[in-house]
Amino acid sequence: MTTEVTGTPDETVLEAQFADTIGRKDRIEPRDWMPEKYRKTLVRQVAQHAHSEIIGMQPEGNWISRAPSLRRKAILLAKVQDEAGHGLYLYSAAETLGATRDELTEKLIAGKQKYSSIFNYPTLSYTDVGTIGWLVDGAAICNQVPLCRTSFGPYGRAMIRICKEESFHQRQGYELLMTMMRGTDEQRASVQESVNRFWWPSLMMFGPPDDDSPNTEQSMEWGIKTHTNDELRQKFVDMSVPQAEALGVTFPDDGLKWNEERGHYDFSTPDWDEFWAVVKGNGPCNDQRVNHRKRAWDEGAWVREAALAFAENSAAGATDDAAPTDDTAPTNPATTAEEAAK
Ligand code: BYC
Repeated sequence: MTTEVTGTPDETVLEAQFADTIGRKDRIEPRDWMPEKYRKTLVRQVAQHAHSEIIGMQPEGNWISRAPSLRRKAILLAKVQDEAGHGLYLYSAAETLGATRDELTEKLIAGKQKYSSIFNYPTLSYTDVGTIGWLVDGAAICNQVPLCRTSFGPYGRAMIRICKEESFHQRQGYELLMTMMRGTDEQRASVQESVNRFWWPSLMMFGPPDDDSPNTEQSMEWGIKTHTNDELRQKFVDMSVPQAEALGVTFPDDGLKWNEERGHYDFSTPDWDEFWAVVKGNGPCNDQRVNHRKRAWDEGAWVREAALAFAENSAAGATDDAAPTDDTAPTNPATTAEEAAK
């Protein structure tokens, strides 16, 4: 299915082809015709996802200079760098839909686009690095593995790589907490305290309950989402309880118990008023996160300008140059051998 057809294709034919592609669970690619609302929904979700990765570097990045050992520091640096990479894959996916990274970042800074509520909570101790890895990245994996099969090609392909890295993130968090649980009473208490703070916000990451989720139905029809918010939240609870037992911690929910009939854990209702307050900008760290992002964006302006000027100059230089001859072929034997091997 391509828009590059001669003549003016009938919109109803294009719509039927689009529906057919979705029905076959095939991918929609950037040059394919798509309904404007589908494109807008994707830009909204992919931008929000990209912003979450970039803003999500802050709570943990805050601890890089205070890591308790060289090993922990190397792990945390790698993780935070991965998150920057995830943001870039996702901004690139949004770019294929016609939304530039500059435009999206400006919207984020102006408060016109969202990012995940979870990053508006503070990280009060190094233990939180472990808890974020275990619970926040664990929730992210639950949400993102199904997104590998989302209907828009560039988004789904970005998610495949992101999920591989997220699973390392989750394991490093669990391993950090497990190490602490084998340590002193004080360390065990710190893990439990951190888990108590992050449990409910992690459940809120999946979004509002299905009854209160205006976008789910249409996004499911279009194959952008393949599971509802509540389905994924339940999956996360079911997955996390045995992990908590193995770790030796509890979740702060008296209503958490196995339901034989349903084959799932029952759990209490998260505080949705708190969720909406955080989403609307009134969480503990909203201002701090957005201001920090704005400062980094402003301070990086000269780098973007310099890179652009360099690219323009190089392009102008390349046009002026004579067509390359064999003399201009790479002479570095390593490069030549590598190319020959391809
Ligand atoms: N926080 O109709 P709904 C990470 C908004 S990064 C804030 O259910 P939808 C990581 C929602 O946008 C993880 N806002 O929406 C990084 C909508 O408002 P708008 C980020 C939320 O889109 C670093 C309204 O509420 N993951 O893993 O169908 C370190 C109604 O919601 C939230 C993604 O972004 C929220 N939690 O479903 C560690 C995954 N939830 O936009 C880890 C991709 C909802 O209409 N996104 N809202 O103004 C998704 O899967 C979906 O967008 C959501 C929401 C499930 C989040």
